[in-house]
Amino acid sequence: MEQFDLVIRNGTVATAADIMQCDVGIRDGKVAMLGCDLGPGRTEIDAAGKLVLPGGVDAHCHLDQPMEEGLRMADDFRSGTVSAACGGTTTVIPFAAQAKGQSLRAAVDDYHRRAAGKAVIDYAFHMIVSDPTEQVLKHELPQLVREGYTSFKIYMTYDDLKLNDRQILELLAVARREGAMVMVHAENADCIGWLTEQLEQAGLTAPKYHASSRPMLVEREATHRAIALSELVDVPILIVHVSGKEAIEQIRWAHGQGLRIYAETCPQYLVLSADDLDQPGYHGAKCVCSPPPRDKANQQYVWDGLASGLFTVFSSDHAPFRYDDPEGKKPGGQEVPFRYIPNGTPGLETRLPLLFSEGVGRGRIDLNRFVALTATDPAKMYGLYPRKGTIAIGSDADIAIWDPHKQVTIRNDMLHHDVDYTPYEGMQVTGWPVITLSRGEIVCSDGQACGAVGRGQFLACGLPDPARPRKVVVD
Ligand code: DUC
Ligand code: ZN
Ligand code: ZN
Repeated sequence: MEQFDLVIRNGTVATAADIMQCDVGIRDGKVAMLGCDLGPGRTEIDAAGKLVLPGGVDAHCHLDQPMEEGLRMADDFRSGTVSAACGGTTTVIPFAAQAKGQSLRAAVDDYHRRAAGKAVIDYAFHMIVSDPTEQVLKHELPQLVREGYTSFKIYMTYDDLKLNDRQILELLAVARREGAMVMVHAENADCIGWLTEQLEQAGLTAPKYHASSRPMLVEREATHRAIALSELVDVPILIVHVSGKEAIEQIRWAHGQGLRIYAETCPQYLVLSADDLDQPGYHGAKCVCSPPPRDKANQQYVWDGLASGLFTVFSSDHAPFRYDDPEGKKPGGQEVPFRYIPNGTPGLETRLPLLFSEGVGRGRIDLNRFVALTATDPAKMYGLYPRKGTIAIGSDADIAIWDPHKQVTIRNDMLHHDVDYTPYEGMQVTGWPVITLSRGEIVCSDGQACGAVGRGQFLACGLPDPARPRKVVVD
């Protein structure tokens, strides 16, 4: 019997479906065997008292995305993937963003150059389509989908990114033909623009007014419109970063109609609230993101949606801007009116511990659902399953070994991102990943990053699960 490269012994293995007391034998970077009393490995890890879970798939994060003049994302593919790995994530899917006037192909090529030689875990790309020219719709997008870029995000707000309904319909039609997944940022741009002007005229420009400029109805209306457009074209979509009740009600209504509307939410909508934008001085800028965090009642709605299956995907929406930085939350070194604060919160490394502690630890979701939301279902949604997102024979040995009892007080200085703050500073969590394996190699151990920079591989995605033929083909 051939020896394993690595055996993880005595742990509790959990997938989206099962919980098993078994060993995991790993050979050539893949799971080779699951069973009791497996033969020897060249290396062995004793996981007694630990959980052995699929490494997380963070299917919505922003790394080294080109920004407008004067702004810069703090994390590139090195710091971002190191941080992800130390938080138990083994696959990231950031965005190759098309600027207006740029070809989509050029955006993808540029993003490959940014990623090359830097990642410590595997990565795929979504695209952001901001300029759906005829060339993009007829040639570039279909070809890129066939090459493994099988999902793209569209925006209903932000002046440099937003699309009108006609453009959205054209893109949805391409997605339907090619089997791609469309992720929708659903907020009504004109409502936000009008409200922002009203607030500015009244002199209300502190960070907390960011939340006033984007009340829930702004998200509710756009969510409903996105659902209607998807219904018209008869193609599934995924609404990203859903923040609370009114958007959830639209999605629940769509499900009642039998429409294939998928939904994602993020940690900031579970544990932050609009009050966090109202910190003394300018500190509320740290929590400026869109949609904004809401209130306790909305947090509860999001928890209910996670438990009930309304949400399919739980992502970080890591958007890293340093606080005390003229290229970050203080553009040009100034404390600026909220409209100029770059949107986004960091969260690659804290995504899984927060959901584990607040969700599994407090009995709001069970362990299988935790795995489904954070690894298996995002892998299916974006065409990476079963290579990623599960522990099964033949899958990549992307595994996070968790100490479910480890008590951690989150401090920014223990995190591995290049952001100078975390919105979760001082929060106590129970449960943390203590070893992270990517294709069978240890990339983080007890908070020490140890993966070789550049070892991460680009993943061409298959078609998203909702678009795949239902028949199993055996050859
Ligand atoms: N909102 C986005 O749409 N993207 C990045 C971060 C944010 O807050
Ligand atoms: Zn967005
Ligand atoms: Zn985002």
